[in-house]
Amino acid sequence: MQKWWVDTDNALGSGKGDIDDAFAVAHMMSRLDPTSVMFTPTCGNASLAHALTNTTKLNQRLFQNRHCVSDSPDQLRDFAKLSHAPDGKRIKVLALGPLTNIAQAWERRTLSESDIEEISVIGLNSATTGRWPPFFPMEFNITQDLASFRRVWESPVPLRIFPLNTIKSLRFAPKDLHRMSPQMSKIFSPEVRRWMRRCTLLKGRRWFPVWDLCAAVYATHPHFFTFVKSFGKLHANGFVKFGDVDRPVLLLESFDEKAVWQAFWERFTT
Ligand SMILES: [Ca+2]
Repeated sequence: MQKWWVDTDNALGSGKGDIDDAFAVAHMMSRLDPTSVMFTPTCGNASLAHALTNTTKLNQRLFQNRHCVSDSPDQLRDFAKLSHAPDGKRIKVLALGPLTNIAQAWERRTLSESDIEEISVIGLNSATTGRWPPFFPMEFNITQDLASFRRVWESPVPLRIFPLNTIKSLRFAPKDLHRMSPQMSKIFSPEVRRWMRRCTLLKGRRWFPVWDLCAAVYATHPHFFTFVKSFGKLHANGFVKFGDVDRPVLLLESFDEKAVWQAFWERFTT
């Protein structure tokens, strides 16, 4: 059985910050056996403390506390060790925020590079004329902790990149509020409405991209996604130019939006 380490800066419950992580976390919790996944908090869209509280609450209120949500390095170490047995499969990482925890796990020897089979990274842009992240192209997870991203980038661990220009087409629209089950709606609706108000104010539209959900559905339904083998070169300011040689990456080219949403709603609609 494949094991997943989900590292999240979940801001659903914080009163500020992007709430896309919560959709991804809920999807993973609804689809994976509790023995095959571990959730850790990271600082990004939410503080470390908030990311832990928000993810713990989601686990309690929607999943009867079935899953392991923890910031304990010892628990992560145990999870990684167990993941080698009995089928010898290493863990895959779903990095929903800045890559701080992965770099720290290697630095502190909680995990080694060889414990990890691949890392899904949400960020970067495969079609832009901009060279100045985080503003152009828009960027967050990479530049928020560039040192950690560089550590991961320079490692031999395979990287699966979900570039923002490709995944931005996965959108949550006001009509989707009515699709939520009552239980989900109780937890999500107030925060979804908060994020919609912000989108209206800043961008003049209510829908918002659910970036992280895209990578979460890849974990459970990989056949909806098409990747190409590419290369990327990391520049000093965090800009990655694809096509230039620095290291190989797997780059998301396209995905079936309708199928991705369907896979999500199967577990959460009335
Ligand atoms: Ca995130």
